Amino acid sequence: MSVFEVLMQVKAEKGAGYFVLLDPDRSDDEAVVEIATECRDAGVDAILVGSSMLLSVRFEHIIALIKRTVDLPLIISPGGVGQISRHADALFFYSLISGRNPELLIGQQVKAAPVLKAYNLEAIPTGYMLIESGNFTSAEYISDTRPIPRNKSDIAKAHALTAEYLGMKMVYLEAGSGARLSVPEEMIRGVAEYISLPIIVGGGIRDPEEARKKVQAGASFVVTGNVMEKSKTPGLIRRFAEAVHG
Ligand code: 1GP
Repeated sequence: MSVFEVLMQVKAEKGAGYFVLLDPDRSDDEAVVEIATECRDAGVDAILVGSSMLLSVRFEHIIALIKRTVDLPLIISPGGVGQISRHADALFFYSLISGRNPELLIGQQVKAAPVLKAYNLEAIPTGYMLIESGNFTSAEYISDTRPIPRNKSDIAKAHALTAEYLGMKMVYLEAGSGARLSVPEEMIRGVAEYISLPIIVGGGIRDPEEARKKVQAGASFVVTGNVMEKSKTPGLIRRFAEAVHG
């Protein structure tokens, strides 16, 4: 079964899936092993690894470490062509469709595609949409694109439908890591009612209740990153997983 098929099975059986994102720059080995183990025990559906800008050279090492530690789907959430590893199970093959930067719409993808094929790494074509989040995020700065205004659901819907008509398999509504405000439920609901692709929602989600609201609005998958690295609250990952799975 492909990773995409596994994700669709999660959605069908649990209603929605929960992903934890690990940023190689922000986690030392001990923390990675601890979080990955907790993810497995808490019922997380996949671990994502990636960053909008990678400062360290630990990417490959972290992927291999997670793979050795747990048997969960390991999906790369790449910020660029430098973030590919043959040890991962799949890679979200993003195109930053909310922006008009050709390098992130098609340039990086053309450089990455032959590498993915050589590694036999599953690519999951995903329309990546940055949504205004109340602060200037790394994703905005590094991508040199402007996010979709958070009160303009119609613009988000048009972009998401374009992803569907272009043949992508998922869309990602992304407020950006550490966003002050997460993607509004009204926008998620509008997009979910308008398209038939599964929707990933992430960025700035800080508590399980907020994650649940994203699912109730129509998110098929919820991503958290920062909150795991910053909060050492015992059982937090499990509470997120339970909230997403309902
Ligand atoms: C970023 O959506 C993810 O790509 C996670 O964001 O770190 O704010 O949870 P946070």
